[in-house]
Amino acid sequence: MTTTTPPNVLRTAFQRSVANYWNAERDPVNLRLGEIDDLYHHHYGLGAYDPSVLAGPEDTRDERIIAELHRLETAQADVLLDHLGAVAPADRLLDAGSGRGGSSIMANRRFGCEVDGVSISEYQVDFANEQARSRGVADKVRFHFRNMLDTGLETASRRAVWTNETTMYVDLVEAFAEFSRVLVPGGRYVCITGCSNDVMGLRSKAVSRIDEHYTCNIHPRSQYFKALAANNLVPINVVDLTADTIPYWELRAESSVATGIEDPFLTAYKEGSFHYLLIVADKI
Ligand code: GPP
Ligand code: MG
Repeated sequence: MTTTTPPNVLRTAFQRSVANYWNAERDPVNLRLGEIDDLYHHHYGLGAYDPSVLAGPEDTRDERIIAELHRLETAQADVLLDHLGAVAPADRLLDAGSGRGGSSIMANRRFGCEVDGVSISEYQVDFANEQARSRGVADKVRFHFRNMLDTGLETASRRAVWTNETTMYVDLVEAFAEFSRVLVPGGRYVCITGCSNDVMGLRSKAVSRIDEHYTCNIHPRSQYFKALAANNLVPINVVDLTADTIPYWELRAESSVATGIEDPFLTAYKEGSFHYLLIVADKI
């Protein structure tokens, strides 16, 4: 990879507080799920859960729920990858806000291509690189301590870029400018995000509680499309995944690894103040 090393990865007090959060994060809701098959996700799940996980023997109920939550989170990453379009082994991808690396590892496994992930958490970068090493794919999947607003990647070097629940940490116009810069013409950007519903006016209490919990800034739905249009990214597909993610939150609320943020998510989704959205756009 030809890159220049950006001098300041953490540029603002906000970015430093986000990095501190993720450098310190060791939550069982993420680690216990990841330990199941060494795919560590930092996003939520999609699809119906198997109701038998709640009905079986009491002493193994929690284990079954945790395995099922993990299956739904992996299914979510598969939905994201399904929308990347045709990716060849010679292509290169960018995972913007790569967390502990789960989505990047899955992309390499599916397409055989190179993936670069960037994160402003040095802990996450080290963790994810260790995952790539232990899986023997470190030559193709690399994680960097970089800011997604300034990745240092070559211009027009990426067939696709994705953000899996990370855009609530950045200014959308700045982020999409950088994604547009690194994409090849005709390259694809896929975003899964939680966004507030402009139709309901300003943010609801439940959405504010989610922001507070993660130190993030959830954007209104309208801002995504304005920022895409401003950066030569043309939507080809928009899917409201809200109904498909609610079962994940209902199951998570039943588990020992619930964190307390389950109720705000369920309230926000059900009152209509918040959507779980997939956006696919092509670079022109
Ligand atoms: C974290 O996933 C995801 C975010 C911080 C982004 C917020 C997402 C929205 C859709 C608003 P995680 O797996 O680290 O969270 P948790 O620890 O709660 O499982
Ligand atoms: Mg999680």
